[in-house]
Amino acid sequence: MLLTLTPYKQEDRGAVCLQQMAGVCLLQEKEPVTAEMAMFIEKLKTRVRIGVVGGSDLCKIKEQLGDDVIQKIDYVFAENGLVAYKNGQLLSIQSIQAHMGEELLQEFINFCLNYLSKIKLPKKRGTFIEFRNGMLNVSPIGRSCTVEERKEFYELDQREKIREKFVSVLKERFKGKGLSFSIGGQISFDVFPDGWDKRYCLGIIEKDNYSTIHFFGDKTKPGGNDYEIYCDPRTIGHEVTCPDETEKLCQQLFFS
Ligand code: M1P
Repeated sequence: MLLTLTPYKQEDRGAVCLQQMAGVCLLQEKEPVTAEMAMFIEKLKTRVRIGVVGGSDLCKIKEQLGDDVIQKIDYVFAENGLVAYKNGQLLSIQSIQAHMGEELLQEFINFCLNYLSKIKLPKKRGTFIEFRNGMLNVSPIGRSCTVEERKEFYELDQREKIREKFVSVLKERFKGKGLSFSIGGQISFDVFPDGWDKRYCLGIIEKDNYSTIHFFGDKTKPGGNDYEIYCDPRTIGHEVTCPDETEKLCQQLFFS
């Protein structure tokens, strides 16, 4: 996700715009940022303040936007903002284990491992549950799959709804336990406490008193990981499908 804050003048904090980073709004899935998009980000910075908000952890955001992403971009919200950086400095960090407690956490992990052990897929690799600071990321094929295997799984999942079915079982089994689920990428889904979706970063920005927030995302339908922030009354939501569309809209909004 990309967050841009306009105008750039310190004394006049006018508008904020949020765009998706790890999906297709600034980047193609799991591909590094293109030279063209990098130039576009630099151009935007002359007009607006910029940030990114993604479901991925900082490591994956760096893989896509570069090792110096926290220096280059005003706000970086990894894990939906549960790990937040501003002006190159760590601002805040959340802990899922402290929030959920070990009992529920283990019950959840054990249930997932059991469910996963019963699914037969054309391919399975490693790292089926990734433990992050503010969320768990669950992947039926396993996060250590190759880019090619990732694409294959995604196509299979589009047809067979493997993740959707898994999430609906989890929703039923853990009803009332305060857990939210979102399917944002290609091979996995995120699990986090209620309210710790992408709206979480808006609470952090609130302190900086921006009057308008624009959000650009592609997973804006119910169940997608952009849905809540896209619909939030604190943002002006824009649904986009590719980096070019994001660029075009930003051109219209900030350069015409
Ligand atoms: O930002 C979207 C998602 O990107 C990754 O998903 P996947 O590996 O399934 O394509 C993950 O980092 C996920 O947490 C994140 O929400």
